[in-house]
Amino acid sequence: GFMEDLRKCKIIFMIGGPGSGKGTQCTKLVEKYGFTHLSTGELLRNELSSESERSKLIRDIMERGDLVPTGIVLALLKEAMIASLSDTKGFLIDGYPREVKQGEEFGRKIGDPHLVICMDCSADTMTNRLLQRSQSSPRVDNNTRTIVKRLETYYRASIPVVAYYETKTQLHKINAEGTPEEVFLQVCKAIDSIF
Ligand code: B4P
Repeated sequence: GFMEDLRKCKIIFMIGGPGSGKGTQCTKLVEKYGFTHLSTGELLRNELSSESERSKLIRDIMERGDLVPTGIVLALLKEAMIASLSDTKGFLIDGYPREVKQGEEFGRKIGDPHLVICMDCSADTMTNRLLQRSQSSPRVDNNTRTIVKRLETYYRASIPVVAYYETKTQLHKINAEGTPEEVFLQVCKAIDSIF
């Protein structure tokens, strides 16, 4: 069953503020280690293509820079994990948990992660990166107002997640200010320490 197969898999959480480079690092990690990369932001953006009421709800929340309800996010995540469980080297979960409640739910329904990587980045750097991205990518949350709100949401809801895992599992803080290559070296060190 799901829980039995899952117990054989490593689970890594990649957390950090908006624009801290979670997705960028995960792409590089997939290339090097062959993990299954699941981004909750991406899973949610995929839901936006339908015309359903639920899709409208998700779009409104993302446009406001708020957090989508945990029930919706965790259901999408679990479904995606089940779909690739038979042939994975481990799950790299990007953008989850964004609040302590999400971590607790995941622990109850799936299990605690083996490693949490936390991307540390200043608000200035994150803002600049997101503004730069807004010139090339048409995302619903790529505007100044949403970016300000997303940073607020991060400091209020997601920073406590770091404290939650600090005593529970291995947590590695990464200085995410450097170039993607510089950051990647540190991230690999964290991964290599658990494999
Ligand atoms: P996400 O999709 O997670 O969006 P993100 O924080 O912007 O992405 P990331 O940190 O991966 O930045 P990236 O590498 O792209 O979330 C979007 C929204 O979905 C949330 O606001 C929320 O509403 C919702 N959501 C997601 N997960 C949820 C959950 N668990 N619960 C509830 N709601 C949830 O990098 C950004 C830019 O910087 C890129 O342009 C990149 O090229 C550049 N960059 C990256 N690293 C760099 C570096 N080292 N140097 C220079 N530039 C760099």
